[in-house]
Amino acid sequence: MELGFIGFKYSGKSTLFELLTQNHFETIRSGMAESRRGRVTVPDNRVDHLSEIFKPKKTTFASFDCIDIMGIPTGSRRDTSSKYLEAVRQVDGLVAVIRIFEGFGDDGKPVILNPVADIQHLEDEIQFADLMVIESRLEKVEHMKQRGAPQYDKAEHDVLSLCKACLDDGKAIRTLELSEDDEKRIRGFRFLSIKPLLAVLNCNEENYLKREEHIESVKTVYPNMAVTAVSALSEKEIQELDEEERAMFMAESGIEEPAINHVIRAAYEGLGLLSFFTVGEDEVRAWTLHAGEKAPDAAGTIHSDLEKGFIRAEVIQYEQFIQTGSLAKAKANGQVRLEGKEYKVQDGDILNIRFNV
Ligand SMILES: Nc1nc2c(ncn2[C@@H]2O[C@H](COP(=O)(O)OP(=O)(O)OP(=O)(O)O)[C@@H](O)[C@H]2O)c(=O)[nH]1
Ligand SMILES: [Mg+2]
Repeated sequence: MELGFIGFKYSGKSTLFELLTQNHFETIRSGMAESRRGRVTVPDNRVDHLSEIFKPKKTTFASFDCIDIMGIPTGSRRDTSSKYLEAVRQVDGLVAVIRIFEGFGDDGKPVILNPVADIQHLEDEIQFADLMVIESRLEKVEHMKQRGAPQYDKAEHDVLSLCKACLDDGKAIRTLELSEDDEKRIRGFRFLSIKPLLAVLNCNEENYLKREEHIESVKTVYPNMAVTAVSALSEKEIQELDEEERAMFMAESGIEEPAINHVIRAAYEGLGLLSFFTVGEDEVRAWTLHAGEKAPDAAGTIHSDLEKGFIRAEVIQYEQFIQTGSLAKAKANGQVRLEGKEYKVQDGDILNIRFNV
């Protein structure tokens, strides 16, 4: 799972990237281009809590990778390089960093703050790229249909037409509710606008206090978009303070918890990810799945042998486990369920896989 930071130049992508990865990253060079890849740990107080209960030798949090992608020049209007689009094509999800702090752009001109227009621009770029791909494919498909070619696939024709209508309407393909089969049909095209996207409004302190208003203004235009706000520069300064100074600064700036935790969780959920847990004396661990994945997928995430030899999963929800306080008691109460191959794993499930190799 890899997430890419996109946005205009000087929107604060690198600041946010360094904050999220806590400066743990590597620089990747390919030709002249340079990008940075780092790992983000997902804060989860359920893991802390389970760890207090089981006192394991090791505690492991969920994590995901992210990439700091080059910015779009502030003056540009749809002339994004293919290098940029190729970088976007490589990642599984997008974090769009949107600037809500005054100052200058890379062209030396004062930046006009307009979050909705900025999001629109980023969306237009990727939607336009998808449209090019679809139009060229549709041309071939329609030609096949006319010729009565045996490779002609009506289902593909239909889903591509649906995607095209969506893009013509100015909407991202991700806003369509496609069936699993249709999703598979178009997977090979590696569309950009089907990737989940989280908009992060990067505010100065003043605008951060008005973040609800800013989020609302985006939601009015994009009702289904995942949106959150952060003040990346303030958060970075906070990360560098000692504890007492930190408490004071946060109170003054109206920041209740490190907003960065919130951004990480929003990214995780926005990407359609969930955590399940395994517990024991050796390790308490959070694992990552895509929403909708089933018990054997969970088993496979832990180890391929567990998926191959999967028999059943013993399942209890985190909340229920905490109320009961012990696995033995939960089992005696009949609270630990036995689930089969079709079970869709839920966020917060504590799993024990029964398997046979
Ligand atoms: N006032 C203010 N300045 C910020 C904030 N976040 C970043 N900056 C400043 O904006 C400038 C650009 O930040 P970067 O994080 O390098 O921006 P970027 O999006 O990575 O830029 P490119 O890599 O050139 O695309 C730096 O001088 C930052 O200190 C913020 O929240 N508030
Ligand atoms: Mg940068």
